[in-house]
Amino acid sequence: MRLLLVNTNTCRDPYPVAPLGVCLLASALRDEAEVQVFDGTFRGNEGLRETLEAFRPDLVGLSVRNVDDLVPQAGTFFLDEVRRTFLDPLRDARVPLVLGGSAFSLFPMALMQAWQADYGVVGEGEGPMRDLLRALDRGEDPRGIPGLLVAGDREFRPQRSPPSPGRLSLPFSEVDRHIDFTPYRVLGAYPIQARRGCNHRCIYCTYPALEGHRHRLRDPDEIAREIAEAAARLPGVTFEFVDSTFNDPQGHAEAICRALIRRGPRVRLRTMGVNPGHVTDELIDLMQQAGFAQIDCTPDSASPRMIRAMGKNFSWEDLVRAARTIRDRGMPTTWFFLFGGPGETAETIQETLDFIDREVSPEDLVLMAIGLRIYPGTPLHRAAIREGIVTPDEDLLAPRFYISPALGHDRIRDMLKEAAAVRPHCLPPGENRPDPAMLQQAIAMRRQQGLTEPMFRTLLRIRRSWPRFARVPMPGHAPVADVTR
Ligand code: B12
Ligand code: SF4
Repeated sequence: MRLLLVNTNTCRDPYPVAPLGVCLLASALRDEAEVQVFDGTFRGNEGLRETLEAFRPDLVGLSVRNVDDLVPQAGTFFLDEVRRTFLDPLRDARVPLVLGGSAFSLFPMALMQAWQADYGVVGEGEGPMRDLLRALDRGEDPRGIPGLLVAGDREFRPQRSPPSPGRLSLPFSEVDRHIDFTPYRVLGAYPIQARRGCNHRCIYCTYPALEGHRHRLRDPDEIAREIAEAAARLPGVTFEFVDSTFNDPQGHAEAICRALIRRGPRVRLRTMGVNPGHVTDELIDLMQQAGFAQIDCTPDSASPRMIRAMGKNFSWEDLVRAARTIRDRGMPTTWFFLFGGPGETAETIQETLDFIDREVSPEDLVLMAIGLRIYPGTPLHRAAIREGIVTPDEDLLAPRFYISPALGHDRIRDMLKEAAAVRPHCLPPGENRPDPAMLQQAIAMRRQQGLTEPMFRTLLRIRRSWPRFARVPMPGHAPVADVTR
């Protein structure tokens, strides 16, 4: 069998992301089929027809990552472009098609029908794709393979839930061997997955549905070996962990850092998904020793009420402790706050702003967003139906957002704009991307001064020098006793 995997994600905001899922599949299916990857990130469908003619695949897998950019009002919807650019030409070429990826997995029934695909895989692709290829090779009916949808199916058998605490065994993605990694090297990072699944229950979140409700962890030594091998092929590259909760369950992130330190050589690392629940001095120290140059921390809110309302797994006290640890240890951090969840009021927004002023270093970046994207089957979805924000029959593929009816979008936007106007390190919704002139200035400044700090710190340095921020005082830092409030 010959399998062509097509990455349809052309989004470059906040930066282009290498197609990790596609490359993992290509590595995992190596023994089942001859596999080739077509990466559309930088070229759209240019060369797709020639690839089809030369490779003559028996099956084409279309990886669909993003539905939309999670921005209410004037947001971007990606699927029409995916359809035009990739699906239509492939349909014209009359090759059997299998759909997969996070966007497809969130809306499988709607997309199977709308896009008239032959097959679809809901959730991770390794197992179902292996079984599908084997069935097709033997001429067997693939119906009933867990996680697989076949054209005309009205339901499917979900993939089995792994045992807890599960182990996750993955091949090395070898991203740079499947695609041309050069442009990602300049703009992005080399992606690494260290675990799958999340056992928390944040009300809006899709990750447990995409990856499972239980943690499955990769062997830390394997991760360190994968990074060392890739670093030897790509000297100087930055590695980025893509786990939704990097430091959860407690102990795994620490073990990864120790494995990286033991193995060496030191590489540059960053991660999203630092959960305020398990941030300790030991964790941050180990991360710094291992080479983490920056992290993303995603509490969503710093209002005690909203932390509970969003179903977070940590308390306000945990969050304050985490912030102090991060700040005291000088770990460059981007903070993410999401405003407008159920029960958000002017007072709860103020509580989050107070936290930012007291606990977040003015050298760190704070990104503010409005509205929670409503996904099918989540507790937020049920709340939105109860409150009449959506009706039960909406498929939610066209983005719908929960925004606290007590305030509404525009009021929250105005409050956040006002807040950001006197806090140079806070970017209000809609300003989460540096303008090109500022980026050029930052690149020049880094070159001239030999700066190795995270790019966001250089950008903030420039932003802080803007005349409108000239007289803004640096916020203070509250005494530790406050944590017991
Ligand atoms: C890490 C991450 C990021 C990082 C990426 C860092 C990096 N270097 O890669 C950052 C923070 C930059 C980011 C940004 C964005 N992200 Co993001 N991100 C994720 C996250 C947590 C993990 C993605 C990942 O790499 N997973 C690991 C790989 C191995 O999994 P995978 O790609 O899904 O592939 C598996 C399966 O899907 C399947 N599969 C994949 N392709 C195919 C193809 C076939 C044929 C088959 C059969 C199977 C298959 O098999 C693979 C292996 O098992 C997901 C949530 C999640 N848990 O999935 C959100 C997620 C993908 N992101 C999302 C979004 C929206 C965005 C942004 C648009 C947000 C924004 N406004 O900026 C941007 C877009 C960036 C871009 N250029 O595309 C959404 C997409 C859904 C939606 N609503 O559109 C998700 C699902 C989160 C959510 N809200 O639910 N993201
Ligand atoms: S901890 Fe993170 S990944 Fe887990 S449910 Fe909450 S938001 Fe989702």
